[in-house]
Amino acid sequence: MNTLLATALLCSTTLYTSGCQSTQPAAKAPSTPAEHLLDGNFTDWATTNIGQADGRYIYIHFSPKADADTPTAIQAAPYTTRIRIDVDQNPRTGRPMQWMSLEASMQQPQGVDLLMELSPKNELGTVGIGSAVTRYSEDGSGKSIGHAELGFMFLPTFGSSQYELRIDRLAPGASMLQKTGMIDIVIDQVDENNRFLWSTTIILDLPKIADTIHTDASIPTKPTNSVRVMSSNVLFSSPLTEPKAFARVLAAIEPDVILYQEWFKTPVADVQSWLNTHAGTGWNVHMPDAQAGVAIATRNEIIKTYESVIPPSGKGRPARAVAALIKTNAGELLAISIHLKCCGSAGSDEDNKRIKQAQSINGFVRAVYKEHPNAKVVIAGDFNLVGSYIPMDTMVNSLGINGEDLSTIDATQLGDASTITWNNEKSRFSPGRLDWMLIDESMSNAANAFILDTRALSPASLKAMGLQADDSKASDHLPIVIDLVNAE
Ligand SMILES: [Ca+2]
Ligand SMILES: [Ca+2]
Repeated sequence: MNTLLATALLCSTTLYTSGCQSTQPAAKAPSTPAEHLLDGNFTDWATTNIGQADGRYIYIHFSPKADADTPTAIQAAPYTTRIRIDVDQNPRTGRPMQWMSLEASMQQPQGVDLLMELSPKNELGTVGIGSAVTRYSEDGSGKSIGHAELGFMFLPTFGSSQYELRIDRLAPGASMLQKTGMIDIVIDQVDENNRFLWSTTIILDLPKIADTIHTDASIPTKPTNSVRVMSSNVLFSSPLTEPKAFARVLAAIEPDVILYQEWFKTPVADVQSWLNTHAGTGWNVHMPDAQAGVAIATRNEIIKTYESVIPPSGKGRPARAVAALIKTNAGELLAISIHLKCCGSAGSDEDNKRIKQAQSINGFVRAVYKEHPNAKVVIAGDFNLVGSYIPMDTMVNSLGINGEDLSTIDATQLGDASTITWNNEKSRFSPGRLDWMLIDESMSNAANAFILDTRALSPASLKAMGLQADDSKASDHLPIVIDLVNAE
């Protein structure tokens, strides 16, 4: 039986799956991009449990069976989510795996040639965290490769009832996806005892492969009467060891105000001196505690500073939030740089800590905003949203000057249709959206909003901006930049 027919039969019964759907073949021409924005929003999808491919990427949108009112982030879940690709639609090549559930009366093994697992089982046989990617040879022997080898990423990073993922057909380890024609994809979730919880089947028609992995882009021009705000997590004071990469990025972006995280264990005088050495002169830095690593840097006039707006992050660990009121071409700016508690999962101690920190910051901003009702507010930094979305809901809650919630800024990467802000190629965690920027849209709008990852850009674009291809590897986080202007 050919696989298409098998799938059709499987999908004709309700026994097997909650989401068994195949998809329309994608357009053949590689010049027709699929036009999906990898942002963790799903308005770009007509339905769910569906995929699409273009000359560069494979995109999939899926909705696993919801496991709770507060869904679990799938890289820190008590079950494994698997994306199984049978590249040649041949059960005799790759690793044989059951098509759907063990209970299925018709068991069609799938010869899986590429396997991506989220919360994979560890060596002890219990469910772990992060991701694992395995490429199988024809004889079924497997080789572990990293997510970067496939350009594999998905959003959102927090627990959700739906996800969208992307695989880069031009990534270094993705050669088997450069073929044209049909591939079978099964996404399923299994618990620690290999009990099937959910699955869906997607068939995709891969169009001709594109011939370039880099795109042209340029940094937007700063409008008049705007203030350019950049948020940047510098990976444990890495500007000290990689000064040139950070200096090139600053020269290209030309921020007026920088909201920093992770200038860990560097005295404020050294941060200020680093900027004045590598990024022009006249920088002032507000950084009350070098242990906290959060700082605000600007060449504009700082009108007032605030500190310790949130409770300590743990025993002996200082609060990681700092605020300053700054005079800018767009009026007074109340800038807040934050770094919420790392790690954990939905409902974990870490997630509860993030929620408490967000409550404190919300209360602080509410009080300061009342003193400066004409100020524009920006809260930005490393939110570490790897558990629930509750910390964000708590943070934005009715903080606008007219009582509305603050708005999240959907900055996208220059030259790449994604909102990824964190990418550590060597980490077990696949790239994510950890960094966020919030504004009060009753007071201000973002005329431009972008994320910079030099790895995505063409040599000509990099040269025009004075950047080098690996500059973004100097930190695991990418800078987010907005040009803030008066609300219309
Ligand atoms: Ca999307
Ligand atoms: Ca196969």
